[in-house]
Amino acid sequence: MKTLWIFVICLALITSAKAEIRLGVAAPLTGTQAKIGTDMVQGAEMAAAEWNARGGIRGEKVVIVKGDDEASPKQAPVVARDLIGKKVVGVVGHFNSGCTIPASEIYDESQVVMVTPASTNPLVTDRGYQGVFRVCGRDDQQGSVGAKFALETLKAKRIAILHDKTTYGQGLADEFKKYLEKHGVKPVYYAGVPKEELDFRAIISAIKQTQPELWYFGGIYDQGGPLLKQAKQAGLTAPLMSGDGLIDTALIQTAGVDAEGTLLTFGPDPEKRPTAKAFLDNYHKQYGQHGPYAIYGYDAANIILHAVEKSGSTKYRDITKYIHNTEFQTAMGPLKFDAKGDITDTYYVLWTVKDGKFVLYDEAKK
Ligand code: ABU
Repeated sequence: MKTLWIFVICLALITSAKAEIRLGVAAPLTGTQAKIGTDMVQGAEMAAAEWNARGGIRGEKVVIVKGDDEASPKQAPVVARDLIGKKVVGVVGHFNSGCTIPASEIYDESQVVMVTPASTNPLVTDRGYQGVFRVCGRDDQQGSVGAKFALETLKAKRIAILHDKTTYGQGLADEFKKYLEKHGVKPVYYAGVPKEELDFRAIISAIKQTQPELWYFGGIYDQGGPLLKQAKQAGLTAPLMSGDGLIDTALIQTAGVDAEGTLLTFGPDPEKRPTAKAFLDNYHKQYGQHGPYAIYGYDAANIILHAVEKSGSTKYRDITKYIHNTEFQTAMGPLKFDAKGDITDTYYVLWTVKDGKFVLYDEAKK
């Protein structure tokens, strides 16, 4: 009789447990890049909340499962395995290319789709994994856009290059350098600095001695802020150019007025996109001002969730096939993927810091 009761209770528990669609979000959630990771999570959480307000997917609630990769290439595969163990249908992430690349090998082995909102190193998609996508551009594109601007608009000839020795930072700096050299300009300085370093005095002194008209940094805002401050203290007056790793308000909070005039490449301004209006209005109501990667986290989440709904399946093969064959109407606009998982219509634009804000370079010049 006792056994029968245990059986009945277990059966009741199993049948009352509602099925849910779990979506992983992997990003740096602690440490100096926690701000940008939190923006990505909030974007994905907003997407999940909207799906749930519409009744979920086939009546199942969408639940976000977070993983903190600590911006560490060693921790990223640990997070990937943890999310896979938690039976996620897909993963939004990671932020750092140096995390996305090793983690994507685990997702591929386990047949879990991933869409990164931010990882721009070419190798993310160049390895040919069918279930690896990104909603941002690539560093061979943004490195060229930055270098072309340096040569043609700024007319710079003496250019110094520094990078943070990471997959992203060095990769981007090398793409920038490649374009310069192809156009006959040899950098006056090229070096790397470890990603954890915050004392740049010796490096800045060496850069200053080369008398650059422009200096370029391949790296992230957590080093960019102190770098800008220390450069101004040392009297390095040439403007700094960088890529999409620098675009966060934390850079301006750290560097203050020393960030003014900094140049960087990033995607188009969502504030100018009618498709982004609903996202921005809702995000501002819920979380306050958006960080630059929140909308990319939102779009990446929606792409996976749409694929789960429209393919009628949670299977890797069905989800990837749907993503490869669909034009998505995202907050950033219509978006399609090529065979490698890169977006087909990408363009980088120049941004700068003016009056304590990131603004489009063309607007700052008006
Ligand atoms: N692309 C912005 C920084 C993230 C990364 O690719 O490592």
